Amino acid sequence: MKTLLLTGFEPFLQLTVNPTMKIVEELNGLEINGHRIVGKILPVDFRASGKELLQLLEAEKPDVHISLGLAAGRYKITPERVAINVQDGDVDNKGNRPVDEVIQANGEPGYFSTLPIRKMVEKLIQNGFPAEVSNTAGTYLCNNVMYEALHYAQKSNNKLISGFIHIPASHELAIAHGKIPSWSHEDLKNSIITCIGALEHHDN
Ligand code: PCA
Repeated sequence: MKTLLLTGFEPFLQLTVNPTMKIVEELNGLEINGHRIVGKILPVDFRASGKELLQLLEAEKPDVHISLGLAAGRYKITPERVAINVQDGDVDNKGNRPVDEVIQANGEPGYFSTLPIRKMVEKLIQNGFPAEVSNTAGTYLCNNVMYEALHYAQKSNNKLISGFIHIPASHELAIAHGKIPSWSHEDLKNSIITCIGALEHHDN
């Protein structure tokens, strides 16, 4: 049995619900495709989110790490291809608003996801879920935690398989927000189970 660290984020900006939280809470403790799921919620805080994720990676020593984030306005499930060494953009939940900052002074300009993103997209589509590879995770918290985990894996020569998946809004959030496309919670959750199903299977 392998260990999979699955993270979601708390709500942020004007988005009063973060559908990644409920998915992570419901999948926590389950065994899916030979992986025991350890589910955790990260804060939306440029100073703390990366550190908290690295502490979880050290404590849980997972074989696979997948962080989930809400991409309000996207229509599809989008496994991210790349994280870049930039933090910039909207204010976080603690009032931080970095402009054109690097995440890691000694880090590479970017790191590619080591998740099987193409296989995930193919499997999602086979199962009836609209999906495509995304070529940008932005420069907000989602890119930040994806970058931190891949940087950590490379620096520590860790065999960790790591990456990020953005999901659309849930119906619950779309009702509260008023102007964004949305999916049912069940479809969002099943699409993440489908992505985990695309990982290499391990029986022991
Ligand atoms: N989405 C944001 C941060 C938290 C979340 O769920 C992002 O795309 O950066």
